[in-house]
Amino acid sequence: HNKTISSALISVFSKDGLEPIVKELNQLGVTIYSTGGTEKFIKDLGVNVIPVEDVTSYPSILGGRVKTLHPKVFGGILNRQNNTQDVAELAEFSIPQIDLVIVDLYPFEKTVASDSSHEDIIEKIDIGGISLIRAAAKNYSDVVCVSSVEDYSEFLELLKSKKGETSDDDRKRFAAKAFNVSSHYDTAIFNYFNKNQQETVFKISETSGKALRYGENPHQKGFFYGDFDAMFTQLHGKDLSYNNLLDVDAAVNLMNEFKGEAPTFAILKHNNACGFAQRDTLHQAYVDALAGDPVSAFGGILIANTEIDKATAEEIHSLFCEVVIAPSFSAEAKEILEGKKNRILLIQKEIALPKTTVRTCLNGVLVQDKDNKTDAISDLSYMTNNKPSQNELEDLIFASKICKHTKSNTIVLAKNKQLLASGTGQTSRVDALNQAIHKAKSFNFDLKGAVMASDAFFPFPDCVEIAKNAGITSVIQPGGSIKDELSIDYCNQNNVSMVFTGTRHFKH
Ligand code: 93A
Repeated sequence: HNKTISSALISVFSKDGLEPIVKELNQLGVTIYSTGGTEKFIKDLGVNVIPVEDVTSYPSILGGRVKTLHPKVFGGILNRQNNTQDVAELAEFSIPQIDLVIVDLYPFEKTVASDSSHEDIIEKIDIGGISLIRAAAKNYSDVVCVSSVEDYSEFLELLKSKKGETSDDDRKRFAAKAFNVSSHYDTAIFNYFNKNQQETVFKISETSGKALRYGENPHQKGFFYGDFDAMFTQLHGKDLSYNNLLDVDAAVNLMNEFKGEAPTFAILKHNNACGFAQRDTLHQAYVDALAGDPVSAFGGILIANTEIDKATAEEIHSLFCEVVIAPSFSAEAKEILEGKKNRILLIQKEIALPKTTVRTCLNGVLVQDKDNKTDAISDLSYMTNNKPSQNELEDLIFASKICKHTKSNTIVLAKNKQLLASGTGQTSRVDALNQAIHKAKSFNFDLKGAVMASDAFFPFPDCVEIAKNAGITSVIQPGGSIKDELSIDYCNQNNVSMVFTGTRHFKH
């Protein structure tokens, strides 16, 4: 059935395009109620308008957060004109009938897109307007709902062509538009809140972290959240990149295992040691570390457990490397190493490393105690009839400490306190061992008398068999497999010694 509009509530954010509608309504003799800014706009057009406060006998409060949210307003919209009880209640509570609602909501999406503050965005969540829209659309049998500035022209046409009359179909069509507006609006709010949730970690970094050139790759943003200067003094070179920082972290954690020991030098690539040696002089330690894998050392991260002297610096200088870390640099060493503009030189301060690790996982973070167990000869259980020699014992511990800091699955081969090769980040321990053997041979190392370290137990005797055939004479591993006996038996039958540490060192 057709209805004629005789009263309207207008509350719009954008006043654009409202003027012809107001003038048409005025000509049709429609009573207009309105909120603050809209009311002023209508009054300025010279059209009579009743402030909504006059209807509610209540001022707009909380800075405009509550202006139309009132029973007199919603009663006027939601009453059923064919329901005698509703009609009686309108009269009883002096509620004016409202048969047209025009709303243009606070521009939530635009505000999000404009990079406004969180507070400004929240303030743009329209409550009263969306309620007016939902109420008018629900009661479309009696009420016309114009829910967006985009529908003004269609509505104006209707007003003009039908002189304020609307059919059921007209009102239902506008109601459908209204629920489209309200669902879209709430979805935008949901998306904003959900996005915020997902990006919490990132947001923390962005506001308080140090912006890096980029993340792991150039198309990724990156931030460091920590106090780098508390741990290092940077003597020279460019700003550290995301990957540099990860390598520095790997390097200092690895070298931490060799604190206070004889001069030790490590070369890392992609967080794993590719060169490592302990010698009477740092110079020799560097030379023998480099010999472990001179190919991978290119572009590597270097770390020493003692002051870098002139002889060592001269040797390092011919290598292209990203970062050199040491507890100190002699004046001559510093001068030599500063000869390459971008080379980063870091003095590592005497600061204890954190005792906890954190990494993102799914939609949260994983936190754990750091693997702070350093393997020592005193921890070992001797599993075979054949016992390792003192030399082998020292190599076993040396290899096991490197193994702990190499990505799992990993096998480390060492001899005379030199890393011969490792298999890193493999999906099986056999692959890791084969990789290590292949690599050691490719750099002409003789594996006879070398030792093998594994980050975790051997579930089968295949690894010890491959190792023995390559010339390895002693093995260190945590133990703990139900099939430990198979590996031990093989060693006993083949003159290989094996020790257990009792501590697994996975590094995933
Ligand atoms: O803050 S609100 O959610 N509280 C209300 O009660 C309310 N009533 C209408 N925002 C409210 N509105 C919105 O105010 C409308 O959706 C419109 O966007 C705007 C119009 O305000 P003014 O007429 O003062 O410019």
